[in-house]
Amino acid sequence: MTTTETTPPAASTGAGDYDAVIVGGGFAGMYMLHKMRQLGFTSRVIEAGSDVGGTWYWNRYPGARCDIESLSYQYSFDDSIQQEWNWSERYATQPEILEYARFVADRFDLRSGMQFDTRVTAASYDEASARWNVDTDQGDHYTGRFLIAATGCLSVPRLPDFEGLDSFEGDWYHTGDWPHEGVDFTGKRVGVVGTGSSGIQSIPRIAEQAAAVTVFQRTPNFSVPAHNAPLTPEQRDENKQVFQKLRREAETMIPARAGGPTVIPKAFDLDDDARTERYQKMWDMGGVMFMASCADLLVNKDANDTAAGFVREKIHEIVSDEKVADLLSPHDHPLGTKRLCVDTGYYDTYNNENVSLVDIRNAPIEEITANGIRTADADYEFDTLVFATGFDAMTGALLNMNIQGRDGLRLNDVWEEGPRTYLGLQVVGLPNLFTITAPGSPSVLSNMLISIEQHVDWISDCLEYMRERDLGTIEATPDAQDAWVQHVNEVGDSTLYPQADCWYTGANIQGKPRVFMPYVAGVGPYRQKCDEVASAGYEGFALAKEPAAAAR
Ligand code: N01
Repeated sequence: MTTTETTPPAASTGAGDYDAVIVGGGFAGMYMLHKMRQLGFTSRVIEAGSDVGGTWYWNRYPGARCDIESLSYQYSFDDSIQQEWNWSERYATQPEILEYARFVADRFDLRSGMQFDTRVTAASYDEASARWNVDTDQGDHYTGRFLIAATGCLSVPRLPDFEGLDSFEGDWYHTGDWPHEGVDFTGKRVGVVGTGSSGIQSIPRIAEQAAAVTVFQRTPNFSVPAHNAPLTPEQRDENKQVFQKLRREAETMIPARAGGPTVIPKAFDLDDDARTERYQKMWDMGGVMFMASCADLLVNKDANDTAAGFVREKIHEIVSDEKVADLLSPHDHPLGTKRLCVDTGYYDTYNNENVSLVDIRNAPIEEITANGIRTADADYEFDTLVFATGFDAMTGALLNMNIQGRDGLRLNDVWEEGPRTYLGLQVVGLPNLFTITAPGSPSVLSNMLISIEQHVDWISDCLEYMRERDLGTIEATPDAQDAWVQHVNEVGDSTLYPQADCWYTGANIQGKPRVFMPYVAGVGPYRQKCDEVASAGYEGFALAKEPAAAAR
């Protein structure tokens, strides 16, 4: 592998030949580019948006925030970033996170290595040259020894195939592809479809403006309060001192359910009063850490029932209309097996006269009409519709790229029955393609910044290892991939996670194969496995010299 003899990029598009073509300019692609530059590899990022930020570039709906605390949701690879950046709130808003991404892009001059407003339309591996050929919707052609998919897990918004949507005479929006200029709901009658995190965050904000909001709910979700607040200068300063230490601890964390922190009790270690007191304490603290109330909430259904019951009681305490509270109370999945939502005023908003809830589980949406929504038992009129209907998660962006590996092997065929990877980093038959935070890695069940940095570092180390040994190709072996997939499934099946119908399993999309995609053992054990694989000379991967035709 050479790093010096690359075709100079064309001035206008950056199209050309690189050590690595990186797809996606979100947090993963940004750090990957930086790392490639640091190591002296040539690379180019291709990004569909007009700027950096990935998911935070697109998801501009009102109320959009991170559900990981901002003091943790930041890069650690260069300490000066966190030393200089000051988060304003416990949970940062989308505009502030996007500003942070821009700050990092400016700091490391990342935009000069990125091709914006450009979408990859095809990527195929040419065995003779041991290169990936990458085509874009701008008609550009890139080649790269490595193709690195930093395409994100929630980057393909999904609009259900509602009949009649074209006939709707008002405006409609998807939360995952929100207009940059924002939407003014003042005086509008708004229909919102979907009550996942995006719906739960946006509904209270929309209701503050709109004349009336009608929420169409198919499945209620569990939500816990964020208890968001401004960060004080003291909190920020203290975090700057301890951030790197805390991050190193978080990177090796073993979940309590898998024998991690023993200070966390199991649910039935506590008597009823003590358990309720603990749930109340965690509820008052706010955020997804509610799931750490007891160590066994995600492995013991009886334990889970106690926490789920606590949240249902809270919903009934907050929502004054009992029928509405009943409708908002989830019963079809264990608490936390769908991504736990974190809200500001979600349940309270149903006490407002301008907000109403429609159950579409029993009376589904039949069609969108010129004036609104028709369900099995009523017609509703709206000026504006908001679809908070989620994403083709985890696999959607990868499958949209028309990836073809050796001998024309199509990723879409290989994954026809669900994604299969080795460590979430590679797929058999697709040499020199790396995926960042793909199925088979902790990814969406972790702080994404931790998982992104770990994958980028691991891939970078691997590329250096190959360069030092003059190796040209790396590919997961079938045995290693089979064993990993089996392990991921076994660990997943030892928890309650697979019991929920949601995007973790592909169940949110009709016809998508049902596979529990993330690796649930935790970032600590996962990192250890990846490090062991690397230390053993990339065990489970086949590494080879460049084909003669490709050597330069
Ligand atoms: O999407 P979702 P989301 N008819 O798939 C409903 C992350 N995120 O965008 O459950 C009627 O969770 C669907 O109903 P059902 C976070 O990880 C993070 O809200 O399928 N309804 C559901 O209610 C999150 O988990 C933040 O029955 C239909 C909703 O639409 C992930 O993104 C903020 C329907 C979709 O919920 C996805 O969240 C926002 C149909 N045909 C998002 N199809 C942070 O805070 C779908 N629905 C970081």
